[in-house]
Amino acid sequence: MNRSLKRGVSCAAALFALLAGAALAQESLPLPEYSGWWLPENFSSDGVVIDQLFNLILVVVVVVFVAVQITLIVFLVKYRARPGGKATYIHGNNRLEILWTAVPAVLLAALSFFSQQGWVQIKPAEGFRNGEPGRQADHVIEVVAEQFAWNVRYPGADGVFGPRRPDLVSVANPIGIDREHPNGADDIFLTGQMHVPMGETIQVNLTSKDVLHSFFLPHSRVKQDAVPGMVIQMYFDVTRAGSYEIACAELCGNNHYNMKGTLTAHPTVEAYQAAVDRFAPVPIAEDTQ
Ligand SMILES: [Cu+2]
Repeated sequence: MNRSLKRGVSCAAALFALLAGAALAQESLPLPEYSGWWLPENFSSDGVVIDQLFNLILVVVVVVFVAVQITLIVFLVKYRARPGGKATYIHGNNRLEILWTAVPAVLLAALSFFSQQGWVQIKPAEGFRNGEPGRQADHVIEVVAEQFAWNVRYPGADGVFGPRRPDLVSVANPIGIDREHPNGADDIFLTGQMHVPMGETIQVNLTSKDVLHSFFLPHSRVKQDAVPGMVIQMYFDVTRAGSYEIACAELCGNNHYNMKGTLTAHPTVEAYQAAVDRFAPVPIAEDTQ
């Protein structure tokens, strides 16, 4: 191994150790509270690892940015044009080439190593964690994005979603629930609001009716694209009862700014169930009486 390569490798190893130290030190740091200019306060169990990663990446980026800017300014001053100065032709510098290839490569590899832990925790994981069971959802909710609203569906008393059909879509039935189908008759439909019980794992089956949207729960550190024609599963929980914002985080048309919803986390499963049941469809038999 030549000298420049050795230096590159040892420099990369030192950076890796620094990153590992920073990641361990983060374990004991308190979470940032919402102060109006920083991240909103986190109210989810997954948010802890996401915030740690965010802070770690921020530290790395700030250190690199400051170092690059200082170098730039020093070089501008030190090597400025002077009377009588001669330009020199240089062919390149292998040592530098190796260094600035190895350092970012090691940084990226280290960051992906640390983010793997969060990924395993957050993402559904059938077969992902070698033999360990994947993440189990306590409640499954369907979210269908459209310009410019969040349509939310609960499976109702039978616990099974009925089919949706495009030909049934109307103003009264925006996502085309088949009410004739035995599984669809009791499905509960809401728009612009979502209810969950505190502390339970929620699975969202996310899709879109028209264009790309992004389902964003800032206080749960969850952001997922909604793609027409695809159903994407995402998981989250809310660790404190209260009301939170649902936002669309992807420019989806001229009313994108208005595509908001409210997520209410109820303190008990009973309170959550009662809140959702208020929207239960009136059975047809009662309706006709
Ligand atoms: Cu949108």
